[in-house]
Amino acid sequence: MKPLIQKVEALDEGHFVRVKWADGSESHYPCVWLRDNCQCPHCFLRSAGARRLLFDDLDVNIVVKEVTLADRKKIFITWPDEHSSEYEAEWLKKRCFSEKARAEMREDLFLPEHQYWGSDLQLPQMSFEEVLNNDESAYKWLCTLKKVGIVLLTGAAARQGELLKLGQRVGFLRLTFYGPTWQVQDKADANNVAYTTGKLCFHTDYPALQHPPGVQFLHCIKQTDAGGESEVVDGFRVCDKLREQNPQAYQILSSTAVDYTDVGVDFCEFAVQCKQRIIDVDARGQAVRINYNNATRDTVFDIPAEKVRPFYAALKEFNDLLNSTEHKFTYKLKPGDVVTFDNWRVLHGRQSYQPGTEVTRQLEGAYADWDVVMSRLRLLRKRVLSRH
Ligand code: OGA
Ligand code: NM2
Ligand code: ZN
Ligand code: ZN
Repeated sequence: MKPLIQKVEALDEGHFVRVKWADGSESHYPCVWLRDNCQCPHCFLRSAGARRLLFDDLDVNIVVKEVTLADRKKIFITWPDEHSSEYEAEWLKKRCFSEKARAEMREDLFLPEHQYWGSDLQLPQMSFEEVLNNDESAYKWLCTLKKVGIVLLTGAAARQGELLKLGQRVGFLRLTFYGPTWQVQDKADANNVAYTTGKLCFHTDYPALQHPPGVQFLHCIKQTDAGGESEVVDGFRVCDKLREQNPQAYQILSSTAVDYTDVGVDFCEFAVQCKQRIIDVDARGQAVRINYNNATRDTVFDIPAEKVRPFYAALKEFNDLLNSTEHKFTYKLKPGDVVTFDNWRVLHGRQSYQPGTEVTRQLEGAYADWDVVMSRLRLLRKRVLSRH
């Protein structure tokens, strides 16, 4: 149902416009914002969906000269310099500044809701082929990936190249120094601990990069009989728990800049260095990204000596919580499985397995950025919803 306007008037000496809606509710729009967002072809480039108006040319103290209502569906504003603007009711309603309207828009744009899990996780599973071929399945895949943080896709072929298809499905993969996709298997003179048969403790991939990959895909091509099990844990849930149980440890991990390093050669030569807080938080102190790989944490540690032991104590608290049976979920990938997960939220690990003369276990891995994945999610939603 399209919103209708009952009445419109200027308030506060022309600094605000009040819109009274047909349902009796009201919205207040600051005039500087209205002028800034004039939709006329002079001020807005329709083809790009972008503002043409230069900030230099915006009077931040502007007031309306006149505001009128047309047909209950549109308002017209004349500005002091005689420039005129028109705004559709529906357009205005979506951009209402009330707490509730903004929360709805935020929800719509970013899907910020998280569903926490622990050892009781019901690992969401979908068909790899369906996700590739059916828009509704792909939409569901990405919504679940955002909300739960992990989805297992089953039924891919047990050979290299399947992740390129998944990359095409979202848009494109994230290239790193390990190549467009990479083979997790035991390698001589391994350039990364992942390329050995050793156990990998809970980690997020690539905190050595300033912008670590948001999403990770691991495709099982070959699985060993004994060992090689996978483990995952909901990092955001564990962070909440740590904050509650040990605020001091949380404070240390969310404020200490840890040095990460990755030096070697793979796709090309690299010498990567980065400082990351292990728990990145938003303005309210909520975890928004975990940056933790014990293997690439640098020997260089750029903090005062007296802060070192308290840091280790805090990290131990976090590590213990990650590993508690209440929090971690264990499973074993089978050839043809592709696990897709939020690398900013979910920490993953694997059990060790026996080395052999030939490769007994092989995963192909790849990364994607959340910007790309969320973009695809929004496009799929538009397509799927417009069909119903
Ligand atoms: C990795 C990794 C998991 C596995 O390569 O970073 O976490 O099961 N691999 O081998
Ligand atoms: N690999 C799997 O942070 C890391 O080094 C994670 C990355 C080698 C691409 C491993
Ligand atoms: Zn204009
Ligand atoms: Zn990893």
